[in-house]
Amino acid sequence: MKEVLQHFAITNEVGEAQPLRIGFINDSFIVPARRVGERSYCLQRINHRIFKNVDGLMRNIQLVTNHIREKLETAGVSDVERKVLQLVPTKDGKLYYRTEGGDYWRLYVLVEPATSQEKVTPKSAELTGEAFGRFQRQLADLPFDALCESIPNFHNMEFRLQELDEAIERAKSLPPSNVRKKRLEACRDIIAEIDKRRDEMCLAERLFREGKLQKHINHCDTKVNNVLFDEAGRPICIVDLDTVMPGFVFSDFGDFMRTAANTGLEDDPNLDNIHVDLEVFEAYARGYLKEATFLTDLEKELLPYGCRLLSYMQTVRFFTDYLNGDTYYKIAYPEHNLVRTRAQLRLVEEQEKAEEQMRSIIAHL
Ligand code: GN1
Ligand code: MG
Repeated sequence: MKEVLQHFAITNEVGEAQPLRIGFINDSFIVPARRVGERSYCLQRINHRIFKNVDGLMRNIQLVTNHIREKLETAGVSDVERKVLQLVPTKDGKLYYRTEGGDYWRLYVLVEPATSQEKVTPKSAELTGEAFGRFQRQLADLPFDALCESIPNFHNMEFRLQELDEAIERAKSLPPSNVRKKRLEACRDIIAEIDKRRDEMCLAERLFREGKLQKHINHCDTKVNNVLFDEAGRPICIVDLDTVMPGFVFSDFGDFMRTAANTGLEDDPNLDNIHVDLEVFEAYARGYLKEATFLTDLEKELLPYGCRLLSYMQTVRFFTDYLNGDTYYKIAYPEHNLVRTRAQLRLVEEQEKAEEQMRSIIAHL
């Protein structure tokens, strides 16, 4: 780790890197300052099996963080260093360092003091809605194609279903003793539930092709734990910018609701815990709509749909990974991806039941 760090343009003395167990994709480490009051850092190994275009991804992050920083500075906002992530370049001016073994490393200034949460309250949800609404608005003047898709087709539902179909075909062709084949056989009920909703869930792609829906720059992983909160419990900074890319606005709205407006956990083994938390839904929507002033009527109308869509997409993604033999998401136990799949599918069903209520809340706001 020391070897890696010495390639970055750090000016203060730092201590040993310590692993930070967060996220399913990259490996993160805290690099603490030696002296109080100096900068600490967050060092990350980018998972280049998943993010194949590291150059494009890092350019996206630089573009977005610079754009937001400029806006904050122009507006005379205080404490800008904690409000937007800041990359530390390498000594030769690059955005990442590539080791001889082919690993990619990048370094951020650590945002501190700050905490992250797995659950929000209605109060913190409203403030977080404002934060993500502002994030989208700050980026709304960038042409959507100024950024690349750091993972091609990342939130494209048609593509995700195609990946699932391929996983099913591959599992089918395996011998009966193969664990993936057994998984497939045991999960016919899940496939039927997914199939029932295919058409409906590909609506956004159809509307886009028909020229009725546009793309904006989105965060594309608006989970609660990708927001840092300050000492007073206010969101200060949005992190995990790897997936910032063009997409539909309700990707971000829906992904937040998927994780926060759920009374259960993303991987709750007890499906009875899972319901839509309408109080959190309303609070987040209120904050979001206050800031997201650029939305069209159609985009507003589709917000409740976006919630279902993102839970459905996550169901498909977890299930695909399960059938592929758990190659994408880090798992904590063998059937983890199946438990995640069932929990997300239950959330879809709960969101379907709550659709009318969600619509009337949005209309009211
Ligand atoms: C992944 O690593 P993490 O937790 O930030 C995933 C998201 C999923 C999420 C599911 C690049 O995010 O898309 O929604 O897990 N990120 C990537 O919790 O695939
Ligand atoms: Mg994350």
